[in-house]
Amino acid sequence: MTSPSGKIYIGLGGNLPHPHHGSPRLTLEAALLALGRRGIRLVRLSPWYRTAPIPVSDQPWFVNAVAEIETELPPERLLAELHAVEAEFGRVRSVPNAARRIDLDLLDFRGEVAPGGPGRPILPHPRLAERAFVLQPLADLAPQWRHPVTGTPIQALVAALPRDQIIKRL
Ligand code: PH2
Ligand code: MG
Ligand code: MG
Repeated sequence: MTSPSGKIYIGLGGNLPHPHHGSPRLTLEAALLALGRRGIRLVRLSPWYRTAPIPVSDQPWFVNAVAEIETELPPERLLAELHAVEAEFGRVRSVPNAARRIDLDLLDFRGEVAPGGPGRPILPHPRLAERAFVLQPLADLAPQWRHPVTGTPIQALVAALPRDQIIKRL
C-alpha cells in the first residue's frame, strides 16, 4: 500500500559527541548537511528531543528527531547513502543498541511496504511503532500520518506507547 502523502521520513539519533562536530545535536545537524551534499534534500525537521535509552541502560541519553526528506533515489540507494554518511561521521558498529555518534534510520519510504533483504531496507521500519523517540517527532511533523501496514493513525500509536519511555523536548 502506498500512503497518500508519498513522503519519505528518516529518524535521526545519537548519544555520543563527535570529536569535530560536537554534541549529538550538532553532529546530526552536520549529517543533514552531508546528506544535502549527496542530493538528499531536507524538506522539514521535527523538534529535537532528549530521550532515555531504549532498552533502559546506563548509556547517555539520546538526541532524536525525524526529518522529511526528498530524493530521486530508490530505497536501497537511499539506505546506502544513509550508511555512507554514518560511516563518514565515524559510526562504529559493535553490538546492537551500542552507544553511537549517529544513527540514520529509514522509517517510511512513500508508504512502501517491503520485506528487506541484503542491502534493502525493511519498510516501514520494523520497530517504528514501539518507540516514543520516533513516534512523537513523527507525530509533530506529520499528524495525519498512518502506519503503512496497519493504517493505524499516528496519534493512536502514540497513545498506545508504554508510559515508561521518557522523552523531553530540547
Ligand atoms: N536507538 C536505538 C536503540 N535505542 N534509544 C533512544 N532513546 N534513541 C535512539 O535513537 C535509540 C535508542 C537503536 O537504533
Ligand atoms: Mg536506530
Ligand atoms: Mg540504524
